[in-house]
Amino acid sequence: MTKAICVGVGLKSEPVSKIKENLMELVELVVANDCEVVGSITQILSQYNPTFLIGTGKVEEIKKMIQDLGANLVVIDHQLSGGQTRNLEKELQVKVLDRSQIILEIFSKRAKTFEGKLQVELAQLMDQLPRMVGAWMDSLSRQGGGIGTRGPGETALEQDKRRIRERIQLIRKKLEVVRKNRAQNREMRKQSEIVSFALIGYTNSGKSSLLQRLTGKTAFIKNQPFATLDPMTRKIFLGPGFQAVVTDTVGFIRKIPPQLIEAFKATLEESEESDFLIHVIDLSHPQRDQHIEVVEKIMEELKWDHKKVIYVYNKVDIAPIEARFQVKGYPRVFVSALTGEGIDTLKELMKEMITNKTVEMEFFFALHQQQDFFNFTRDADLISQNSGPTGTHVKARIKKDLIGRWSQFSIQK
Ligand SMILES: Nc1nc2c(ncn2[C@@H]2O[C@H](COP(=O)(O)OP(=O)(O)OP(=O)(O)O)[C@@H](O)[C@H]2O)c(=O)[nH]1
Ligand SMILES: [Mg+2]
Repeated sequence: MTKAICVGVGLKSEPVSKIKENLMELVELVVANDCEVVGSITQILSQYNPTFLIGTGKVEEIKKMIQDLGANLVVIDHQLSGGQTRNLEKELQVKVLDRSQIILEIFSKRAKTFEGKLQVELAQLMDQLPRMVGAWMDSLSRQGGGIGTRGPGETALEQDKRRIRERIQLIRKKLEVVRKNRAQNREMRKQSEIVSFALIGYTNSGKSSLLQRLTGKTAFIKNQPFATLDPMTRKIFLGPGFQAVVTDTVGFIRKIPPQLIEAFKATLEESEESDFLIHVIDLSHPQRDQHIEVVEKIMEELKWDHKKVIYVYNKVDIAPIEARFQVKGYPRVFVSALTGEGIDTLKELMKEMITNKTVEMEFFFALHQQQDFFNFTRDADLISQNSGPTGTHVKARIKKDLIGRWSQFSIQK
């Protein structure tokens, strides 16, 4: 079995507690990647060392740990450049990986479907490309050349890089087909007025467990990061007249490799295109606030922050009672996907969201219909309004059950 040493790294400007929490999480990730963690060490620097990322003194310390503990892998909790990885490997004489590479390895072990495998491969290739630049610079400097010199290594490297780029192109093309299929399915759901909810949240918060509890369909549940990679959409029964589906998808984590986000575009679009988000939070986790922060930051980056969210605090069965009074976000509900507690309340909330769902539409009120327009403003949220010589043209959000009342004024697009 691989025996790993985990190295926490951070700058003096960062809170020490954060560096430690990140390191604890890295240990979990390394264990999830089927390695044994035999030791860990932290370094706090005033600035990163371009050669090794960490200081030379720390490199010596790690070297000693490797010998004492019989380790054969070192994992650094920070992005390494290709050059830094090679310098560290040369110095330490064992394999060196960074946090992104560990996450990508877990993903590649978990990927089961054709789409999942392609997405992981794409992320890995995109991660590899910039690291290769360093290798080339290195090989040049070893040959005594410099930047801009054409060394014999250059052509081989350029060839490798081209091959990778071609493979990336090919995978993108294949994934485009997957994306189109997904988009078509969503369009069909939209036309049949099926409302969609997407479960999102930190990895291991209980999204798949909640899908299973809500829909009664078996999901893959495991106490490990990134058990779920591929999205799964299931029908949920909320009562007569409520047609809805719930999608479970890949979870998020601190310092998620940006290549993964990009490669998982087709998967993430399922959440992006859903009507509502259900943000699942592990209430029992001591770092739940940081988890929420990480998820919300990714939501912002993905431009999901305008979407309506239900905050679902899960695992109430094992969370300390006082945790319930230290939460944020609204509307919120406390549940246990394991025992079923609070699930009815969540379902009621989902029904309420469906009932109150608004659609964006355009309307026109002629000059003689200004009284109607006045009444309309009480039923709808105006987005924009343009008055002209013949009347008023408005764009507004209106509840679905009120569309009938105003349909004579609506403009079909
Ligand atoms: N005690 C308790 N455990 C729960 C609850 N919900 C989920 N779990 C456990 O939490 C672990 C993770 O659950 P999953 O449903 O796989 O979590 P996930 O969010 O889908 O995780 P990933 O797919 O890996 O991102 C499993 O061991 C579950 O049994 C709950 O309400 N209470
Ligand atoms: Mg899951």
